[in-house]
Amino acid sequence: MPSKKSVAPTPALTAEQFKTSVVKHLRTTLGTYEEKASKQAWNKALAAAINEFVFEGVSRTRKTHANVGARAVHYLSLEFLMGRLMSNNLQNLGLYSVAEEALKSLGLEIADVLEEEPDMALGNGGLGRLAACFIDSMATLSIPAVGYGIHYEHGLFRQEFHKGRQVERPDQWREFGNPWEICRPESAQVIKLYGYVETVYEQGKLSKVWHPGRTIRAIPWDIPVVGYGGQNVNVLRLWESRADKFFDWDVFNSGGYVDAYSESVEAETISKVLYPNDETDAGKELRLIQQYFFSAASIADVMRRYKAANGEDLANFAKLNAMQLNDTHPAIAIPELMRVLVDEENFAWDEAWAMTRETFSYTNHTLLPEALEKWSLKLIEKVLPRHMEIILEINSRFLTQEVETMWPGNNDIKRKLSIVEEGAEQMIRMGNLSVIGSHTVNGVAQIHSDLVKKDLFPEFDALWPNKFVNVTNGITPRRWMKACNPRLSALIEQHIDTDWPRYLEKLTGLKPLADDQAFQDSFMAVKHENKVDFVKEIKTLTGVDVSADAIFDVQIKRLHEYKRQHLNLLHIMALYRRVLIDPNYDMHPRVFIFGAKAAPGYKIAKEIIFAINKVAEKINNDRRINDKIKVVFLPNYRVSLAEKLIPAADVSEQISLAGKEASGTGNMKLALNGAITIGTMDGANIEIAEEAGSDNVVIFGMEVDDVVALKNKGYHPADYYRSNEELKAVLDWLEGDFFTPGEPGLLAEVKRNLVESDPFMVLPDFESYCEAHQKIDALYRDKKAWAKAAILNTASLAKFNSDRSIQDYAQNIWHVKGVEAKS
Ligand code: Z57
Repeated sequence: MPSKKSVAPTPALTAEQFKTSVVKHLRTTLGTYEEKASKQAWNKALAAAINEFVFEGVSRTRKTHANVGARAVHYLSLEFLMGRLMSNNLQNLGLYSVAEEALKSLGLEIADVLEEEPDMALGNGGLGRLAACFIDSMATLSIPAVGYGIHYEHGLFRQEFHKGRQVERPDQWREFGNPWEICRPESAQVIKLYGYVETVYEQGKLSKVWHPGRTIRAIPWDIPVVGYGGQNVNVLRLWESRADKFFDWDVFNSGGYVDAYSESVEAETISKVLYPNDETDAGKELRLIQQYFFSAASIADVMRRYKAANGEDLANFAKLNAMQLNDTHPAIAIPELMRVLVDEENFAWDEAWAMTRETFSYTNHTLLPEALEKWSLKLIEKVLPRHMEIILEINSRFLTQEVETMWPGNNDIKRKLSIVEEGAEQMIRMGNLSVIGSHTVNGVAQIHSDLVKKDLFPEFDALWPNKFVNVTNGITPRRWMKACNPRLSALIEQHIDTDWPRYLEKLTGLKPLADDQAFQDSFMAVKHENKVDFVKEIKTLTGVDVSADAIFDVQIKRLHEYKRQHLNLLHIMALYRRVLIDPNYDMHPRVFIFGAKAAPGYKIAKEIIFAINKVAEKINNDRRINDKIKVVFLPNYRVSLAEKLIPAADVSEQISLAGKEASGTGNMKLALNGAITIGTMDGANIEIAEEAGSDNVVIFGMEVDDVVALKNKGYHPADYYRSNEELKAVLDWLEGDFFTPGEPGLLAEVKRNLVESDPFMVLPDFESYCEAHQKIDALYRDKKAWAKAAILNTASLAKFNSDRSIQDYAQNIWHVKGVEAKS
């Protein structure tokens, strides 16, 4: 037997003591008592009891980090998709079973109390969830780090289905307060906007003075981020916008109360709502202001902290501060730091520029042109007149010095690399600005990083051969295994050290058990129990009855054409048709499970949701197919629902068109929990196949080279439509009223889109995808082979621990080390 090492401390706290604390908080913090308290009150009392440890940790960590003067990381992101914090904090503090026992003695199930917490959905999808996993890992690795973002009043919309169509409802995560956050008014900042720039000559020196048209206050809310083991607790600092002066007293005194108030409404609009677009540039003025608002507040905050610790001399500023740009969304921070250094701190341009480049690094998350941010030059000039000047200065120095030296007289290259895109309207390319202003640029999986160099920024790569690197994404195994899959965690802990959530390589210790009949049985028994739990969830959410003996085939991610949920749909329709043609069609029963939100303005994405819902309704109510196929589209997919579904998944759908999914992270979560991937050679699927072994994933479809070749040859979807009988039949099926009785043509747009344009090449991959599903079916029926493959997935996924990603960033990009806080 190996030793059972554990990282999570055994707290010097009994369940009895913890119970006393919860009850004390119920009475004194919540103002109620045991006989009367609602579940919600218990939830808050529990949070307050936990916070006694959390906030101690915040202070302890802050003191430690202030004392050592190590380089610190500032992770700038417009999105942090945190989900719920209670179970995670309990797990990371090592208090989960103590809390469970304490609540039991009060007559409460911990699961019911945890359900009362709303998700903190301050993000759209992968990019936002990655930021959340990364701050968990930075805290766990004791890296001095702060996450900076926006304290949105409304996070991502709540999704409902009305007659199969998506309807968006406002998210109200803070309606009843948030026990995890602390307001820090003493660290508020004032942010300038609009106005004009004055050029001033003083003692022979030219300088610029920005006279803002208005100012906004930025108020920080701190959310503790508890590292695993509970020693180190970092913070996520989220900025809320407020009117600079709540009332204009003169207007107020002359009877204009409402006018005085209206200015504050406008200011507070900035942090009102998260933009719900994933991978599309909204291009709206308010969005630019959001980006600037939080970037400027964060830089001012970093400055203030630097000066408090080091005095007014900024010589070591860049040595002590790294800033990571999570996509180009905070790229305006680059000219903002230049403005602060040059205009406010009187640095010479070259020195300021060297410091800026030493500070920033940039993560690219996509190659999709529609996601690459561009702002109209006119708009930036209006909102941030001084920044527009600085951007143009950065650009002109870059083009006339660096580009001219490398490619003398080459105007084509200058046109390509310029921050300014010329055309009917001049546009500012935020990607170019980010590359030019950063010391390092990374992609998020190996293939994506290669394509960033080869296709997106080839000339920049030629100019700076060492600037572009890869850091493959990861997920935190604390939330995505230990907390969400307690049965599997308990099973593996019978065989490996209990510190696996910190040292995920220890999962390789399960490999020798992949062939062991007893372990296979236990592993699949865990999966089955998780499925039985989820069957109830499906019934509650959709009213559909499904069997836990069916294959649970899961596609959960934002709805986007490139992710090809409609490819999944076409295959489901083909299966359905086969069973209608041949009632004895041989297949293991399957439940197809979808979860996805569409951006509210993304028409075809919403049509695809509608089509899946209508096909689902028809199939689920068709007695002829004898329950062989069920289709459920779970409404309001979000982090807390993912935590319930992923442990119950058998099959993981990762079917993007090759070259389009930068990495994917759901693919990692599902494989870690023992689901078999059916996927294309795209993003991190490639690395998952490499780690798990190609026998233990099912790969299909065109690869990047095939996609390029087909595009060059000329892609005509109608050719594929005509030449595959089954494909033609299912596409035609969308046209009549079979799935929308009495209302023909409601799904026709989905067919038209595929046959007439098919921008993500669904049709050419259809046949190969169907064959891949036959392999899944055959493998599942070989119970031993399936169990072995599932176990090998779990045992092989250590690479995708976000701790490993963060170690890569720390070593290769930030040049920082962990600093352990001492109790
Ligand atoms: C987003 O969630 C991602 C990329 C974007 O450009 C935007 Br905007 C939002 C996703 C990628 O699509 C995923 O492939 C990737 O795993 C994730 O970012 C995290 O890197």
